[in-house]
Amino acid sequence: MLDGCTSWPEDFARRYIQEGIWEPKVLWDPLREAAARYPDRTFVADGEKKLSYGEIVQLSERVAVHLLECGMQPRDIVLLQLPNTWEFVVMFYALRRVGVIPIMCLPPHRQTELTYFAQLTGAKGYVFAPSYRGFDYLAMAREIQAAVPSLRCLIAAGDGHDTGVSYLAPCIERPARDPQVLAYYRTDPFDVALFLLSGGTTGIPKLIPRTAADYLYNAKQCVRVLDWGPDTVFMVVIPAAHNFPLSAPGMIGTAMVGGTLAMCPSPDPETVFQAVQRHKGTALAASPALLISLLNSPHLGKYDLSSLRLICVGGQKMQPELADRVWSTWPFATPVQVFGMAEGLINMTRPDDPRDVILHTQGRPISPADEIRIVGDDGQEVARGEVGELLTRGPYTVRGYYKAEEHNRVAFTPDGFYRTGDMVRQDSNGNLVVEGRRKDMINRGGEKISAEEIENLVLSHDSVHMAAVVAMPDPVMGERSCAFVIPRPERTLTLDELTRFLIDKKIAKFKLPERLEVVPQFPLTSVGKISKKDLRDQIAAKLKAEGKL
Ligand code: OOB
Repeated sequence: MLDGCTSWPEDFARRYIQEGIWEPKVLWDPLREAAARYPDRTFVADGEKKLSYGEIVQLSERVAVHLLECGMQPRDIVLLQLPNTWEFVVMFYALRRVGVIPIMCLPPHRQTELTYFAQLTGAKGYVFAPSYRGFDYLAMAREIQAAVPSLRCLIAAGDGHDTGVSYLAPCIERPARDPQVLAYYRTDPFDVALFLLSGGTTGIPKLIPRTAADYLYNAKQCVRVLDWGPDTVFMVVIPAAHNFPLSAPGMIGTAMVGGTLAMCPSPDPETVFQAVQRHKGTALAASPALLISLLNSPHLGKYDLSSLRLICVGGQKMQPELADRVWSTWPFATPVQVFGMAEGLINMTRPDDPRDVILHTQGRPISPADEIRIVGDDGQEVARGEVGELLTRGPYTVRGYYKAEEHNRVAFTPDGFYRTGDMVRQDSNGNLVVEGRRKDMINRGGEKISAEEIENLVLSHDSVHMAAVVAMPDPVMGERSCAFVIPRPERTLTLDELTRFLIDKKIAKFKLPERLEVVPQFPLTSVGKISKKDLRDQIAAKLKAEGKL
């Protein structure tokens, strides 16, 4: 495996291969096979535009040749940051066609995060949309490039004439000069194929290396559980770079069954409803927060959504009341609870599970090869039904973060189980129920925020003596983040000042605290650490008293 990544031990790898779990296939293969079988079937629908399997292969190969012309080599790493458009699909497959490894960045990521990823990996390229939602990504690209000498290639979606930037439009309009060159490129199924981003519990975001064999298995098991087929039309609404819409079963799974991806440029309810109606979407992947915004939308009744069969919900816990509301609003569709993580393990309720299981549990692992343990503080397994931390190991759960040896020693057990930080219990049928978490992060509508990452930035403000960032409950987002600050003597701080200060730090906006509590001191635990539990209780009580819950 690529330097900086942890391989599965040889005996595990051998077993996964012998049992046919890991197949010698690469991410390009399902696309290629589908294109050979039904070249004219639509793979990607994006607004008016429809691209068949044959066309996606052709366009991806043109871009792949262009990548080689730009000097890209197999195992080079690039930042991939595109909105949910057909270009995302073409770029992703183009990179994989020649073995270039994308880092799956989200559109809200900004210079600080991207520069860090690029420096850590020695990334050679950055693929972006020049402007999206009013933000100038081209200007940011130049700044990142100035800070990271390895970043030679800037590749932008669309068309334009900027020095040092190669645009996608011209290179897909003309046939590649030398398409035969691609015949020499065949990547290793057991090496890293892409990097996902971890929600993160430490000050520094982590990169998660996923191999083709593990990722294909991930998607294949999800396809099997949900019984996807060629008539599946999957709605890509949450950012496509998330693991959920990418391979649970997502884009990769759609390609496996010869289905269609319907790209939705925005999670705005009316845009989503229009897209479902237009493309006759059959499956949707959503966070509970997104679902609430859809259900609360005044446009809800105006569109025909009766093509929907599966509403997959994950990223944060779905309350039974919400699942119930989904069911009664769209009786033709079945809700599926998806409790997954970019590190690997995916749990799902099954579409034919009893209603009670679908309403009240987060499902069970998608593979019989997933190993799970639920342990107490002493590291020993708890009795069935008791709450403990979920640990997991398996054929698609990574054995380590990229170049993070020290953190890996804490995040994984010596025998290779990943400590999820999620507190769960398991019912008598093996279904998991998420009861809380012990990791220090905020889950804002499914987007994860590392408390430590933001605390470090808040602490660098002149007026701040001490800082603690905690989750506060929110009826729509589930959680939002609240910063508690003890100011330096004679200083004060307002939320506006803090927000401006953090925006200047060039980080994703969803990470900004949405409330500031200036306090004289923090509650402490019995061992003298800041008691975040008390802070969470404090802010929850205050919100309640203010009538905001
Ligand atoms: C998905 O992946 P990540 O990596 O953004 O976040 C993983 C974490 C989990 O450890 C858990 O804390 C939380 O998100 N989570 C849930 C949940 N799904 C994820 N907590 C409660 N209930 C759920 N259903 O979020 C992700 C990856 C693949 C598929 C779906 C979600």
